[in-house]
Amino acid sequence: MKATAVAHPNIALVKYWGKRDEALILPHQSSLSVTLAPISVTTTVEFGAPEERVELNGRRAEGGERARILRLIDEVRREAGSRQLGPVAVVSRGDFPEAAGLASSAAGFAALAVAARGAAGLSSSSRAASILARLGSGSAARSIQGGTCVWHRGQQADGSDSFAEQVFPEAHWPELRLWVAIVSSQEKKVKSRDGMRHTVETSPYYAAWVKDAEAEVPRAVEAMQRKDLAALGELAERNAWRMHATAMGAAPPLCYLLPKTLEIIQGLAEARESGLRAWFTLDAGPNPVLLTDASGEGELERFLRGTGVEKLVRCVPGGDARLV
Ligand code: 2P0
Repeated sequence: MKATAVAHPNIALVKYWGKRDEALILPHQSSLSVTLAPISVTTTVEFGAPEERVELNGRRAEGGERARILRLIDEVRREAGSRQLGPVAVVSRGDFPEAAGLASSAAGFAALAVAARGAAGLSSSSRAASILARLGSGSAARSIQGGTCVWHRGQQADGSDSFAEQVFPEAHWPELRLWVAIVSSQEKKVKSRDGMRHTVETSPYYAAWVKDAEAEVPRAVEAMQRKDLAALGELAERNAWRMHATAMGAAPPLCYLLPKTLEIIQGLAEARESGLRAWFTLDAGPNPVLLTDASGEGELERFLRGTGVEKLVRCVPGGDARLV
């Protein structure tokens, strides 16, 4: 009753920002993301362990972090029914800095969901794994499958139709490149979970955000289908701006950008006028992720090195979360 799984993080090009159900982690709108390789999280789950233990990156998980992990394990115990699985040992390790703003929680909960289902002998259904991963962290629902995934918001109150599904495998557009520009590796002051709740509760722009983001998902799928980098890049940029504008409209306002963030994204717009084919997206933090393809990568790297960022992480579309 032991299994190990590997999962990659993902970057949303149409963001998830706000829950309609806090307990079940059900979003107000659908979102779309690309799974990122080579960075990953590896998680081992063992049922019937000598004692209940949760270890993350070499240290014992405590408090809320441990509770979120055990909640997911409890869900697996419930699904396993009358079979007694016994105490659990969870050991998880990521190969990228948590502070990179790359939401290690997405890869972490995806790897946990796949490993826990495997260790308990449950089916390898990606829909079930996505729903399970979602209970740990919303964005983790989108790290169960590789390539491009859409997390359908769903309609059901129990969350049974709120899961992510692959729309294109990683082989559809292997030339796609995503560079994470680390401007600051300090932990952000307002975590995504709190920031999105605050935005839902106080931003007058929130309803417009939901309507617009939902409508952007099929347009993003279409741009992906055509491998139209400019269309996808423009869409990703406006969606990121709209998410941040909604958050900035909250009371008190929420701003995740640092001066360096703005310097990079304004410099990028200027560099595009001289032919650079790259666009940005920005999660709930200061580190932009730059989107280009293999032919634009060299020029993008030169541009980024010129901005004096702390660190760069080069990514390509990644594969499914999988048992190893
Ligand atoms: C996303 N983010 O779509 C958005 C864009 C951040 C900005 O999903 O509360 O860690 O655990 O569901 O998934 C980060 O939030 O939040 C996130 P919870 P999560 O990738």
